[in-house]
Amino acid sequence: MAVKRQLKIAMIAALLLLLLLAILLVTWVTGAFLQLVQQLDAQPAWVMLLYLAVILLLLIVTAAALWWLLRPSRKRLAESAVERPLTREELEKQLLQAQEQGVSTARVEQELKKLQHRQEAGVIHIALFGEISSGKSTLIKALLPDAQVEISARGGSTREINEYHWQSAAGDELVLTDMPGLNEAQGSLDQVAADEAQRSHIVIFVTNGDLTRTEYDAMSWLQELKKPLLLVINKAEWFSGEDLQLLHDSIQARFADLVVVDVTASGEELVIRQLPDGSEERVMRPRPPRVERLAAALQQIIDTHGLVLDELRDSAVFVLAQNKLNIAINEERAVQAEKVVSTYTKRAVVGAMAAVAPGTDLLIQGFLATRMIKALSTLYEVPAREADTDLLIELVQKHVGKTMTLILAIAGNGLKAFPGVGTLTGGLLHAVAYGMIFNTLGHAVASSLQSRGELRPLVASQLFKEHLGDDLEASARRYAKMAIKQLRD
Ligand SMILES: Nc1nc2c(ncn2[C@@H]2O[C@H](COP(=O)(O)OP(=O)(O)OP(=O)(O)O)[C@@H](O)[C@H]2O)c(=O)[nH]1
Ligand SMILES: [Mg+2]
Repeated sequence: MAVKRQLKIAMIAALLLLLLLAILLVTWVTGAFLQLVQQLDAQPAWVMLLYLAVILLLLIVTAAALWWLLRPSRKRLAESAVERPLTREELEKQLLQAQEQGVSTARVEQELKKLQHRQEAGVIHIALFGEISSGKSTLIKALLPDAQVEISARGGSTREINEYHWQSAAGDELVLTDMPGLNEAQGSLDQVAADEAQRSHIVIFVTNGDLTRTEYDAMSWLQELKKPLLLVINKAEWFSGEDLQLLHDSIQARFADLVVVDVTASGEELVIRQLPDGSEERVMRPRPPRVERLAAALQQIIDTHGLVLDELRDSAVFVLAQNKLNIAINEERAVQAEKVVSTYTKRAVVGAMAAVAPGTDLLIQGFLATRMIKALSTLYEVPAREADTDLLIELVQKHVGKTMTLILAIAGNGLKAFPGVGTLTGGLLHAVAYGMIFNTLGHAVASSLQSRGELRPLVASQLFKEHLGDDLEASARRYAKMAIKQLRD
């Protein structure tokens, strides 16, 4: 306690001292300034002008230095660009660039065409998203009693996207999209549903209670789309009023500002009927749906978001199209990478056979490996630093050194499949071995460049080690054939 008090007193004393120093400084500066003004006054006008010019120059230099120090860094600018929604112009630029590189962009163009159709139709699209059997189709049936919707107690009853036109009470033209549930058996339809969620204006997420891990992840992803999202707890009749309130609270605690409504889309209820003879009859009868809250919440979203609904939808579709473009670019790169790998593998085979003295093949291969890594890096638009390339080759050579005897043995076996080659010369054996090594190295580099977006020597060499053993026999036969053809040519 005493220490704290002493510290306080010391701080007050320091403050007072600082204050005193500040007063002294101000008085001194004012005095000096006034003296200067007096002296300058006595001088000819050009001295005063020169003096002012020097002061101005100093101010400009200080401002420039401050700007240079405090300007936003390139990294920060790039980060803020990531935050900005993707525009049509940016996407079209990327699309054009990809087309120039020979990427087939049909799927991206189809996505943009679909968007254009929807923009022209001017209808509000609402997608129902949720796990299988949560009652998405039943909800549509409740909102649109005449709709022919597939409903089944068995999960996975909806296998494709179905659209139902609906006019809201306020007269808005809506399209309700019934989608396959998440986690259906094959899991292949999840992407279909996710794509459609991106294309719609509003997403209704249908759940049956507290969110499962998958539902939570899906909800987090949907929130990132930044479009109106509505969470519907269906089959609400399963819960007491108190439990329902707890459910609302727990969901809202995880997703702030989320609109949550509970509904009953269908179901059966037990009815006890009094018969004239005094006895009771217990029958199950369909429960009337209770979905008014959903209709009201939807109307409110439409009324409050109005004009921005289109904008939000458009930017989500641009992101969807960009993802499709990236997939197409990667597919095209994979094709090109395959060509690069096979070209260099062939050169390695030829190089090993042409080696004039023992060991020269190693030199040729080091040179070729560098060239192949550079070519792959250029393809993936990743700068290949010399140090990384050298380290990767060193790591690979080390591993090859340890396993060469085995690789040569397998190469020898591969050559035996072609009788009549005569004695297995060292050049031929090495040629087959290098074919196998280059093929594996090329694929390891390409796959690490694609997944990491940069050349990581450790990752690539690890991949090389893991895959060198894959399918060695077939690989040996393939390069034996190539080497023999080379020999005969
Ligand atoms: N108790 C009760 N059952 C419901 C309710 N809504 C739907 N169901 C039942 O839930 C089951 C699944 O309903 P569907 O509408 O087919 O569910 P879905 O989400 O479309 O399912 P998938 O298309 O397979 O993804 C059916 O047996 C429905 O009768 C409800 O509010 N209460
Ligand atoms: Mg369904």
